Amino acid sequence: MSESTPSPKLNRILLTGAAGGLGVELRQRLKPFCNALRVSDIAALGAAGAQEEVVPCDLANKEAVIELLRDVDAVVHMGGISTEHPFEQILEANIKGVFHLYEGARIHGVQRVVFASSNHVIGFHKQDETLDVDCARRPDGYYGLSKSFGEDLSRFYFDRYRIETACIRIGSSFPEPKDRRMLKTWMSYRDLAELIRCCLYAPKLGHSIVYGMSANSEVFWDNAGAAHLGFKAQDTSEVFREAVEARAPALPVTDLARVYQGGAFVKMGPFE
Ligand code: NAI
Ligand code: 15L
Repeated sequence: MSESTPSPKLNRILLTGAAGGLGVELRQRLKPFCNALRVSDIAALGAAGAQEEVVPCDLANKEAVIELLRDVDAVVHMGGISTEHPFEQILEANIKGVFHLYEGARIHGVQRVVFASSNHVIGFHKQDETLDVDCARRPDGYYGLSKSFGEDLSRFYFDRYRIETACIRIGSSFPEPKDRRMLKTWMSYRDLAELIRCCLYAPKLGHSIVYGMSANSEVFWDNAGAAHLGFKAQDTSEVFREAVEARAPALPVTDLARVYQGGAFVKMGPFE
C-alpha cells in the first residue's frame, strides 16, 4: 500500500496528546485514514472540525480514559509528559496514563495501538554504538523509564490479550533539527505520519519496536528488524546540516550530552 492509498479507512481513530506539538500535526495528517478522528488532551483542543470528536481527558483519570476508548478501532497515543520531570508527575500522566489506556483498549476490544515511545528508553547507550530494535534498554531518566514501562506494558497486553502495538522510539520530531545531535535523531512530521500509517495498516503488527527517524545520513539506530512495517523515510536532516553546524558549536568530547545518545536528558535531575 502506498502513501497515497491509505485504504480501507478505519472507522474511528483516537489521538491522545492532540494539543501537543506532534498532536497538532497529526490531527490533520491522520484524517485520511479514518471516518472519525477522536482527539483528546488535558490542554485546550479548540472546536471540533470536520470528521472530529473532541473529548478532553486527563490520562491520570482511569474512568475517563476507559470511556475515551469506547467505539475506537485504533489508538495513536501521543499524550503524556514529553520531557524529563519529577517522578510523581511522570507517574500520573505517563505510567498510570498508559495503563489506563490499555485497560480501556482491553475493555472495549480495541485491536491496535501506536505508542509514542522515545529514544530516551535507550538514552544511556553511547553515541558511537549502533542499536537495533532488540538492544537492551538503558533509560536516561524518569521520562525514559516511563516509556520503557509503556513498551513492557504493551508487550504484556499483546501476549495476554492480543492487542497489537507499535512502539515508535521517536528521535527528535520537530520542524527542523535544533542541534548537532538532532542531525542524527531528527524525524520530519511527514515521515512520522507515514510511519504511523504503516503501523496502522501493517497486516501483522504483533508487538513491534521501531525507531522514528528520517533518512538521515548519520544515525544511531538500525531499523532492519522493523522491515515488516514497510516504512520508507522520505526526508533527511542533511538539508539542515550547514545551518545547524553554523549556529550550534560542537560540544566538548567529554560532555555527557555528547557521550550518550540521550543528549542533555542524561544530565537532568535529581529533583529535590
Ligand atoms: P508535547 O508535550 O508537545 O505534547 C504532549 C501532549 O500530552 C500535550 O498536549 C499535553 O497537554 C498532553 N498531556 C500531558 N499530560 C497529560 C495528561 N495527564 N492527560 C492528557 N494529556 C496530557 O509533546 P510532543 O512533542 O507532541 O510529543 C508527543 C509524544 O511523542 C509524547 O508522548 C512524547 O513523549 C513523544 N515523543 C516526542 C518526541 C519529539 O521529538 N517530539 C520524541 C520522542 C517521543
Ligand atoms: C523526546 O522524547 C522528547 O519528547 C522531545 O521533546 C525531544 O527532546 C526528543 O526526545 C529528543 O531526544 O530530541
